[in-house]
Amino acid sequence: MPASQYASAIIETALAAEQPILRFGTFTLKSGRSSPYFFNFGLFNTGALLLALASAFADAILDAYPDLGTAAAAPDTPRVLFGPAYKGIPLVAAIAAELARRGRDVGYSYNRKEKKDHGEGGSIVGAPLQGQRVLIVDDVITAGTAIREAHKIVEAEGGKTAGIVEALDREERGHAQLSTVQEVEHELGVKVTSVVKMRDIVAWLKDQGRDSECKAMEEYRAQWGVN
Ligand code: OMP
Repeated sequence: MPASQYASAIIETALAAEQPILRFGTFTLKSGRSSPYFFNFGLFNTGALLLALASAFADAILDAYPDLGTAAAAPDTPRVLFGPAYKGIPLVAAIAAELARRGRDVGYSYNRKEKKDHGEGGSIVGAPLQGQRVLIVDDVITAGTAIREAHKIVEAEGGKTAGIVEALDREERGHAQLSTVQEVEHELGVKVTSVVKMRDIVAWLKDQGRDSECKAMEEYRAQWGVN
C-alpha cells in the first residue's frame, strides 16, 4: 500500500475521533517549541481506534520489512517487537496481533518501569530479547530522549536494536541541521520508519483547502524543519 494511503487513513481517523487526536492551534511541546499542531497518541483510546492505529503501523512495518514474520525472513530482519512502557505496551500488543492476523507471527515484549525482585524477576515481560533483532515501537520522536532510553533497555537485555518504527515523524531539527530522526539513525545505525510524517499532514491540509492551518504548518516547518 502506498505510504500516503495509510498516512491519510490515520490522519482522518485522528480528526474524526470524539476527542480529536490531531489538533491544530497553538501547543507548547516538551522541547519548548510552540507548535501549530499536536498529535496525542494517548487518545487512540477505544478498541476501534487502537485497531486502526495498529493496522496503520502494520502497513508501515510490512512496507519497510516485507519479509517480517515469514519463514524466509532475512537474518537482519527484526524478529521481536519492543514497546517501551507505558504507552508502547498496548501499542506493541495490538500491532503484534494485527501482524498475526495477516499471517506474520512475531514475538513482542515490553518493559516494567519498576524493578521486580520476586516471581519471574527481570524488567522485561513477553518475548525474550536476548540474542534477538528487535524493532522498537514508539509514538513520537521529538528530542529522542524516550527512544534512546528504549534502545538502552534493549541492549541491556542482550538484544540488538534492528530498527525503529514510530507513529509520527515531526521532521524537526535535532541538535544541529539534521532532524532528530536522522540523528538517531546515524547514532544507532538503524532505519527509522514512520506511519505519518509532518509533510503528510501538510499535504492532507492542502488537499482539503484548509489554507490558514496549512500556512501555519509551513511557517513552523520553515522555522524548525529540515531541508
Ligand atoms: P522525546 O522523548 O523528546 O523524543 O519526545 C517524545 C514525546 O513528545 C512524546 O512521547 C509526547 O509526549 C510528546 N509529543 C506528542 O505526543 N505529540 C506531538 O505532536 C508532539 C510532542 C512533543 O511534545 O514534542
